[in-house]
Amino acid sequence: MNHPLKNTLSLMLLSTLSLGSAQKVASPIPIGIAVAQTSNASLFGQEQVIGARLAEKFLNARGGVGGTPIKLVFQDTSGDEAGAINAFQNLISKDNVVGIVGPTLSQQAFSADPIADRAKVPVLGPSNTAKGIPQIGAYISRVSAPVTAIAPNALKQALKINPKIKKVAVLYAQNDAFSTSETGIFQQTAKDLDLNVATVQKFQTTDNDFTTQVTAVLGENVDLVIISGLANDSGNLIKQLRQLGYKGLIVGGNGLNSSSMFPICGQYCDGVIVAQAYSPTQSSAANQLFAREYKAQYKKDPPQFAAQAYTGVQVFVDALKVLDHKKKIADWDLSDLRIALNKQLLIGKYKTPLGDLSFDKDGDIVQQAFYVAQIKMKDTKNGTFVFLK
Ligand code: VAL
Repeated sequence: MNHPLKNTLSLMLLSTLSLGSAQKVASPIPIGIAVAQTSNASLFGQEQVIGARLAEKFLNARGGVGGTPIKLVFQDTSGDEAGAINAFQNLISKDNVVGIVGPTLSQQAFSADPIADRAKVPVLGPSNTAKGIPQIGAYISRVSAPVTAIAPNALKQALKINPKIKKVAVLYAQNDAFSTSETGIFQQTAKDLDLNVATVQKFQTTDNDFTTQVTAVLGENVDLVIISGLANDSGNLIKQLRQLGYKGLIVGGNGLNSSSMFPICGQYCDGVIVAQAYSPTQSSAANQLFAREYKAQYKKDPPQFAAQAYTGVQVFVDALKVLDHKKKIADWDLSDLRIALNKQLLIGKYKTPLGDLSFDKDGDIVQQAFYVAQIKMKDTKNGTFVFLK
């Protein structure tokens, strides 16, 4: 049937559709922050909120994007997949952000990132270190160096401290994507270094009692224990290992890279070796500024999760500045800008608190330097990461 009304109707439909997509970019420019502000993962997320806020304040004080300020829009992801998906959907469809820094956990990224990827909204993972994150899609990149780049450094440092290490025990959270990814690298590196992996023990990130695993480890008489988990579980595991008599070295993974877990293992955190993607002493001008501002406000050195979240916001702003030179951001169509922003951020070079960085073709961070620190506890709650040479 070729009724004239049919053409009118389809024209109306077409114009509604194109009106829908002709959304302009809001001013101030909204950037989404989807991190774990609640749940156990908030031990990392709270540091990320601080880092992102510092970036917002600092970058806006220096003119934002060609005179237009940015505005961070926070959506709490909590610690699970559903929370991350919900936060991403809100940021994409309700808050109309230009891009998203988040989520906190790799476990969440594997569920939420595909949603942003399909909507063509650029995502910068601020702390997702599992293998395969940037490969989720063309719109997914990260400023958090992967387990492959970080984890081996901690083992090499443990051998430097005690060259006699031969027998090791490995423990990991089997319900967490990052932990299973990281333990794979730890186990491979241990073999490459000619260490004997005497036992591999599994646990859950929700576990509180590790008696079974600790008993198995103690039975093997190992010189080194290697743990991949999140903060709460790993902190309790370390505490129980020490309470039940383990005396050797402990290497913790990225989930132990937060002073928020000091109150969990208390004095037993002392001596744990953790590799780092950030050092407060990193000599770049960008880091000196960031570290100074952080210290002035929080009276301690900035942690890795804060530095990475700051970097995520900065990368978006630096890339937006380049696009703003071509056409003022307020004049862009939102969907066009999101696509252009993703392209631009991947080809840029950035001077950040993590040092000079860029991205590879997949969107994985190309970063110059990594570090290893050892926890030094002052009392049962407070301590520091002491950077090792
Ligand atoms: N890096 C981990 C992850 O990718 C945690 C510690 C944030 O899930």
